[in-house]
Amino acid sequence: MTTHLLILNGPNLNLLGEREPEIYGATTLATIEESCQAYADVLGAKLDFRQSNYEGQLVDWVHEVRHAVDAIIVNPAGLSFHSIPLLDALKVFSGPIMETHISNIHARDEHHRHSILSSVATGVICGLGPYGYIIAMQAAAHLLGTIPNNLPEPIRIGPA
Ligand code: CA2
Repeated sequence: MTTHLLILNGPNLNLLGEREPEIYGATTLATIEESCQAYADVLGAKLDFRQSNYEGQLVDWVHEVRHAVDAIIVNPAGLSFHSIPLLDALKVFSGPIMETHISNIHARDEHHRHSILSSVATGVICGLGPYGYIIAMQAAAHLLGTIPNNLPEPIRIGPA
C-alpha cells in the first residue's frame, strides 16, 4: 500500500521568503511544497502539504487524517511554544510524528527554545533550513520501513 505522509505548517509560514530571510531564508513555502512533492515521488509516497494560521484548523486536520496518513511532519511555528490543543491532538496519532523547524530553535532567544510539542514527537529536526522537510520525510519513511529498495542502503537502512 502507498505510504501517505502529511506535512502540516503552522501560523505565518505562508510568509516564508518575504520577511526575516536572515533567520528563515529566502525560500517560499510554495517552493518547499514543490520540492517535498518531488521527494514524495522518489519515496513512492503520497503527500498532503497544508498550512494554516489557525490553531483549530490544524487540530481539525490532525483529527481528520489520524486514521488515513502513516506519518505526520509538522512545523508548528509559533504554536510550538504554547499550544496544548495541538499537543493533545497529536497525542491521538499513533504513527511517527516528525517535528520540523527551519531554524535552529535551540540557538535562539528564550521564547523560541522550548517546544512543548517535542514531548509527543518521534523525532525533532531543526536548523537545516527547508532541507529539514526532506530529511523529515526520509526519516518518516525509514521509521515506517517504506523506503524503496532502489535507494542506496545507507539511506534505506543506515548504520546497522
Ligand atoms: O524555524 C522554524 O521553522 C520555526 O518553526 C518558525 C516559527 C518560529 O516561531 C519557530 O521558533 C521556529 C516562526 C514562523 C514565522 O514565519 C515567518 C515567515 C516569514 C517571515 C517571518 C516569520
